[in-house]
Amino acid sequence: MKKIIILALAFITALQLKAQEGHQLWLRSKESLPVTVICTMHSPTLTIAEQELRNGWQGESGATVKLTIKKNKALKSDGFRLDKNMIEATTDLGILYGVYSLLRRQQTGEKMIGTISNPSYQIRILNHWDNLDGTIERGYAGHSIFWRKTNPFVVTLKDKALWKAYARANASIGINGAVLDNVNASPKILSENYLNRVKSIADVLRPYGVRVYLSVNFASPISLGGLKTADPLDSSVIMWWKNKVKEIYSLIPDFGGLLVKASSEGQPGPQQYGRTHADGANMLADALKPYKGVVMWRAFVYTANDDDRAKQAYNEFMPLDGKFRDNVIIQVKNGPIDFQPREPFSPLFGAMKKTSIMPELQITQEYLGHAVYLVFLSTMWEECLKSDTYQQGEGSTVARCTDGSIYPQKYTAIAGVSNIGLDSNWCGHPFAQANWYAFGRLAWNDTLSSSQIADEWLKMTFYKDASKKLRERNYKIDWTKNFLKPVKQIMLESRETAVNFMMPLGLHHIMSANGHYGPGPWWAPKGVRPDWTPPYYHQASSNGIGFDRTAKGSDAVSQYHQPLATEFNNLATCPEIFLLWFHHLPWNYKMKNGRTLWNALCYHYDKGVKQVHRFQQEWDNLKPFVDSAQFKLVQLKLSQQYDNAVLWKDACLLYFQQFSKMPIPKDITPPVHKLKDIIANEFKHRND
Ligand code: BDP
Repeated sequence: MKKIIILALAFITALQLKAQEGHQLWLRSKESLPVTVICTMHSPTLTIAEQELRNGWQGESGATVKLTIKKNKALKSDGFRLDKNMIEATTDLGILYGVYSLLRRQQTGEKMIGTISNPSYQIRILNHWDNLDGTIERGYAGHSIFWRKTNPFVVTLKDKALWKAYARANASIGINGAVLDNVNASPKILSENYLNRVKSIADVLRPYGVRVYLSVNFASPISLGGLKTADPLDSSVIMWWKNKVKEIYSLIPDFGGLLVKASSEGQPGPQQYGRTHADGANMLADALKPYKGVVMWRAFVYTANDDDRAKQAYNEFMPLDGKFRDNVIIQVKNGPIDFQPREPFSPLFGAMKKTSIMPELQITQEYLGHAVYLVFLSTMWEECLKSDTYQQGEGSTVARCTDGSIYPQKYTAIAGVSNIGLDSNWCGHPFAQANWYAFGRLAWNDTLSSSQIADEWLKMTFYKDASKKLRERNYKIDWTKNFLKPVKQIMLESRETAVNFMMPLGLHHIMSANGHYGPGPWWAPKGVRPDWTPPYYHQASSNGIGFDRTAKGSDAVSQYHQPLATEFNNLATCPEIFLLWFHHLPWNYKMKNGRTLWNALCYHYDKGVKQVHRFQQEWDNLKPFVDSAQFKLVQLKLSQQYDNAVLWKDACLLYFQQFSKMPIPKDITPPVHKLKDIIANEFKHRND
């Protein structure tokens, strides 16, 4: 078995090396046509804009395009206006964004003339969970592009070229910030050597408008500064951070700010000193204020107490509403638990009315099949951003509560936990690149549909492959009908498919161990915190399954604004997608379509497996349209996904059947594994 895995891995690596095409992401080089670019101003950013336009122009041959920077009330900062052969913006970066948008439109056929485009969020930022030794927490695409173990402080030309390609990709989709190190931060990041490397990175990223930020360890004044305390109200601690921030800005004048995971999962924080999150965040905010820097303070906090984990962030942060400085932004994960395949939105969105709040999304597929599954996350994020919180009446969506449309936040921001590594295709899975792309596009425009994003990405990424091949082989095939349509459909269905075969009907956190890949509803070793084990979340017994968060249970429902609190609380109105998130129900509970809950679970798991099987068949037909190495890589990954989907289905149905004692319906494929074998071999399918 081990041998097979090693061979399979070697095979994948070989394929990935061959798939050089993937390195160009959605920016594959184009056969450009001649164009004259007129721009009377000069800056490194404008030089890039001019070059990009010349290298990628696919409009009228010999056209003259004018780039104009001038005041325009309709444009927010870095927004732009496109007109016939004209790009107008109020900043250099706005011009660069306008150029990328124009080139994209030339490729996708989207409307151009008279377009005004403004960003939804001011700060559109990637959070890299990169450790200073080069490993990446929850990274599935190789080591860090920023840090490495050997010769950590030497900056090579290769490093710079890679950082430049990274910055360009980000700028092309409007991403303007990057946190370079893990939220579980090492104090060493603030030492002189590392700060010098951060400066080198910032210098490369700057012309593309990508500002750097750092995650910091709250106890740095002790471990790095030699102080006796990290108490945020202690004057020596305050002075230490002031000096440190001054040092950072002397190296990087446009440094963006700090990201902090404090008093969470063992990380140090202000509570150790009897202080609040506001005390901690404000102390750092004061140090950053003179330089216009921000603090992004994470709300991902929970302790091993008796209270429902889903309620804890809300309980801890709501009393602090209005107590934060205006350059503090509270960073809130999309759901109340932890990036699960499906969660309702976090009740903190819209509820904190006097505090800037930013959504944190996870681009890396920690809980969604790592770099193995094809899962287009855009639909999941769209679901969250478009969820109505009702906090200020109907239409108070998560997007509108965080992008400044409803609350006058001084700063608006959105973060995505990056899926980028040293793999030649950056993200491990060719389709994982679409998630990086989708994050940038949604951060720029939080009203975009996933269908449009998938459409754009496919046209940008695959069209050249196909058209060349089709020309060579003289195929009379319609690319849109035979490639774009079916692949887009796969992408749009892919997240629901994963939910079906992993955690349908509101189930959550039932994966195995710490690798967060395969199934593990039974996983609860002695000594592990209950809220880190699946039985805490599914609560399966002979009485039924699901976490009771109704008024009779943990009452998490009451953290939602009406009418949601009532809607989630009542079985008749609770959406079935969240059924077992909010309710504990007997196995024979009758679903809306008349099926028992047990049968409904069985059909969901079976449906998920069948969907993956269909994806495989459809992909097999697409060979003529895709670069051969990419084609094979996706094919291989889909087959691994299929095997894992079967495992999920068998594991969950056989495990839960011990409690339901009900038969698996005859018209679904019976399990091919035995539960005891799956449990005994659990370590093999963890992928960690
Ligand atoms: C969890 C991850 C863990 C992160 C944590 C966080 O398993 O690796 O450190 O989130 O967001 O999902 O801080």
